[in-house]
Amino acid sequence: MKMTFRWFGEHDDAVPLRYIAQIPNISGVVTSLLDIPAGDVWSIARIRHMRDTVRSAGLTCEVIESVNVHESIKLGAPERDEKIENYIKTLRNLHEFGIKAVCYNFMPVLDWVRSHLYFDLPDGSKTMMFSRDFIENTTPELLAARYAEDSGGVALPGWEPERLLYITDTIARYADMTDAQYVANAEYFLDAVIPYAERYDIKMAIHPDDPPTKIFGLPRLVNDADSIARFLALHDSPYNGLTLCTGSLGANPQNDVAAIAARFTDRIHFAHIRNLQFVSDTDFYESSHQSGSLNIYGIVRALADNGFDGYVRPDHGRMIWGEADGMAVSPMSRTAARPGYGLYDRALGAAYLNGLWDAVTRGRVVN
Ligand code: CS2
Ligand code: MN
Repeated sequence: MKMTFRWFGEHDDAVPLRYIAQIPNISGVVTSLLDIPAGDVWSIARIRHMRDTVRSAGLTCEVIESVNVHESIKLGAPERDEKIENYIKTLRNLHEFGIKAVCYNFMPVLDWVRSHLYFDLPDGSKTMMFSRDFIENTTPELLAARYAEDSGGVALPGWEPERLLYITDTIARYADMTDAQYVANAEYFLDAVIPYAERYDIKMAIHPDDPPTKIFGLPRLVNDADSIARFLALHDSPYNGLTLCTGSLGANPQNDVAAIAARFTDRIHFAHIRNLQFVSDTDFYESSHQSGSLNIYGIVRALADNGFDGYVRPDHGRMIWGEADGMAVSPMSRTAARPGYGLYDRALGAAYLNGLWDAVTRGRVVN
C-alpha cells in the first residue's frame, strides 16, 4: 500500500506541499493539470514542471487524477478518434515522467454530485451532503450556480467552467442514449487506449459513478459489483483497472464495499477511502474516516488480505478546526479550500488508514 494525498497544483490548492510531506507515511501526491481542457494533449513541459514541483517537496508524482475523457468519446461522436489519439499522446508524455497510474471517470457531463457543499454538523464541522429529494427537485444548471456561489469562486474538479458552458446542450445529447450504447462507447475507448497503457506501463483506474445511482436521467456505467465485472471484462487486461472509491460505491446501501474490494483486488490500482453517514436509505453526509455507516476496517482488511499493493488516498474530509470559516478561505493561504479537500480531516483520515493497515498487516508471515 502506498499512501498518497490529493493536491490540486501550486496555484490551485490551499494546502502547501510541505505540509503534505509532514503527514506520517505519505509517499506522494496525486495531482493533475486542471486547466488543460479534456481532449487536449498534456505537453512535456507542463508535465515536467508538475513533476519537478512535487519532487522538490520530497514527494513522488506517480498518480494522475484525472486525465478527463472528452465528451465526444462518451457520446460516441465523430470527433472521438482525434480525442482518443490525444489521450494516448498524453499517456505517452506522462510515461516519460514516471507516471504509473491514471484515475479517470466515464460519467456523462457531470462528475460527482452533491446537494450541499458545506452542510453544518452539530459539532461545528462542515461537510458535503447528498439529498435525493433535493437533487430530484433541481436542475443541473441550478446546481452548478449553487456550487459556484458556495465554493467562493474556486473551480471544483468535475465542475470546471468550460464544462458548464455547454451543460444544457450536452445533457440533451444524451437523451436517446441507451445503456448498451454507453457501454459500447466505453469499450471503444478501452480497446483503443489500453494497449498503449500496457506499452507505457500506466495502470488505468476508472472511478465509479458518484453517486452510484441515476442522476438527471443520464446513463451510468460503473456502480456495483456486476457493472464493475462487466466493465473490467470489456477489455481484459490488468491495465484496465478500477479506482475503489468506497464513498461512491458505499452510497448505495446494497453495495458490500468490502466484498467488492476482495473480489477485484488484483484490478484495483488506486483506492479512495472515506466514510459516510446515512440519514435515510438515499441520503447521506460525508463523515470522518473512522465514524460512519461504512466498515472501513473491513474494507482495508479485505484489501490487505488479498495482497493489495496499489495507491491509497484518504478521500473527502470534513472542514474542521475553522478551515472553512468565513469565505471558505484556509488560514494557511489565500486560496480557498475546496469542499472535501481541506488539510486537517484528510490528514486524520490518512493517519487512521495507516493505523488500520499496520494493525492488519504487521506481524504477518509473508510466504
Ligand atoms: C473525486 C472525483 O473529488 C471527488 O469526488 O473522487 O471527482 C474524481 O476525482 C473523478 O471522478 C475521477 O475522474
Ligand atoms: Mn473518489
